[in-house]
Amino acid sequence: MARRALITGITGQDGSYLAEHLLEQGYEVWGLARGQANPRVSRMRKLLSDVQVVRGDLLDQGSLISAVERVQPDEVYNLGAISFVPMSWEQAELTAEVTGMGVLRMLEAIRVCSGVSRGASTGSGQIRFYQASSSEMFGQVSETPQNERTAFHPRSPYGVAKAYGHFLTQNYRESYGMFAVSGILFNHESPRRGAEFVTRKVSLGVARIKLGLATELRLGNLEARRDWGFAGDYVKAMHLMLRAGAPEDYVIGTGRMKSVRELVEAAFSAAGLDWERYVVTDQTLHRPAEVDLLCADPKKARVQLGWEPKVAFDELVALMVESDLRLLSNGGDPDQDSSWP
Ligand code: NDP
Ligand code: GDR
Repeated sequence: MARRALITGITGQDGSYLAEHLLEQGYEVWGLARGQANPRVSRMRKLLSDVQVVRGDLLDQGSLISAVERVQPDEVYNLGAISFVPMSWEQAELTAEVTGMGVLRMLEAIRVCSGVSRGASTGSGQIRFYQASSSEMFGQVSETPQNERTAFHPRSPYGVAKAYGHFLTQNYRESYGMFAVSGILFNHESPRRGAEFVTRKVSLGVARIKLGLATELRLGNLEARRDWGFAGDYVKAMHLMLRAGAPEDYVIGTGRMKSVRELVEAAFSAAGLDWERYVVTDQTLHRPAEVDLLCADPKKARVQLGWEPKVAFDELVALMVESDLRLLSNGGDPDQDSSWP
C-alpha cells in the first residue's frame, strides 16, 4: 500500500516541492490548508491536482486532531509557519502561536491519535514527524560553519519560536519515543519563493527594470551573508530524514556563503544590467536585530543520509531571474498570479 503523507504549509514554497517529490515516490499526499477562501489553495490545486486537501489550522488543536484522524498518515511534515522574519517583530505573539505553539499542537495531535504514552518505545507502525527548523535559531553565531551541535542565539521572535519547536520535537522524541526529527535548514529559494524574501524581491526587481516596468530596487542591509540553496534539493533531505533508520536532527545547506550584495550583482548581471545604477539602500528595511552571517556544515547529512545539494548559487539566481522575466513578459502578476512555475 502507498505510504501516506500529511504536509502542513502545503500552499508555501516548500510544501509544493515536497508534495511533488513525494508524489513521484508513489506517496498518497494530503495537504493541510487553512481559511475558508484561501486563494493560495486554488493556486496549489492547479499545480498539484493529485494532492488531497484537509482543512485545519496550526492555531486550532481540534482541527489538527481531526486531520490526523481522517488522513491516518505514516508521515507528517510540519512546514506551516509565519516564516517572514520581519513580520515576527510586528506580530510577535501570533508568530509564537503559529510557528512555536503550532509545533506543540501538531505533536499532541499525533500523540493523542496514535495513543502514544510516556516511555513508549519507537514502533514501526508509528507516525513519523518532521519539523521545519531553521538556521535562524543560530542567530548571532558562536562558530562558523554551524553544525548540529552549534549553540542557538536567535535574533528575532521568529528564531525564538523556531527554537521552541526544535527543542519540543527533541523532547517528544525523548519523552515518548516518537520518531520526531528536525531539519535545521538554511535559506533555500526558487521561482516559487514568496516575493517578500530577498532573493525573489531581487529577481522580480531585476525583471521589472529589464522590462521597463521599474527604475529602481530598494533594499535593506547589503552586507548580510547567507548560505543560499535550491528548495527542490532541500525537500529531498526532509524525506530522507524521515526514512532514516533512526530519528536524528540534521543541518541542511550548501556550506557556501554569499552576501546580499553578491546576490544583487549576480542577479543584475544575469539580465545584462549594472546593479549600481538601480539599487537604492533604504534604512527602513534594516531589521531591529540582524543575523550577520549564516553558513552550514552539512557533513552529517552527506555522510549519514547521502544528501548533497545539486543547484549552485549562480545557477539558482539565473533561473529565478529567467523565470520572473518570463512571468512578467507574459503579463503575470506575482502577487495575484494563480499559476506557479
Ligand atoms: P512559506 O512562507 O512559503 O509557507 C508557509 C506556509 O505556512 C504557508 O503554506 C501558509 O499557509 C502556512 N501557514 C501559515 N500560517 C498557518 C497556520 N496558522 N496554520 C497552518 N498553516 C499556516 O514558507 P516556506 O515554504 O519557505 O518554508 C516552509 C517551512 O520551513 C516554514 O516553517 C519555514 O519557517 C521553514 N524554513 C524555511 C526556510 C527557507 O529558506 N525557505 C529555511 C528554514 C526553515 P497560507 O497559505 O494559509 O498562508
Ligand atoms: P531570512 O530571509 O530572514 O534569512 O529568512 P530574507 O530573504 O528575508 O533575508 C535575508 C537577508 O537579506 C537581507 N535583506 C533583505 N531582506 C528582505 N526580505 N528584503 C530586503 O529588502 C532586504 N535587504 C536586505 C535581510 O536583512 C537578511 O539579512 C529566511 C526565511 O525563509 C525564514 O523562514 C528561514 O527560516 C530562514 O530564511 C533560514
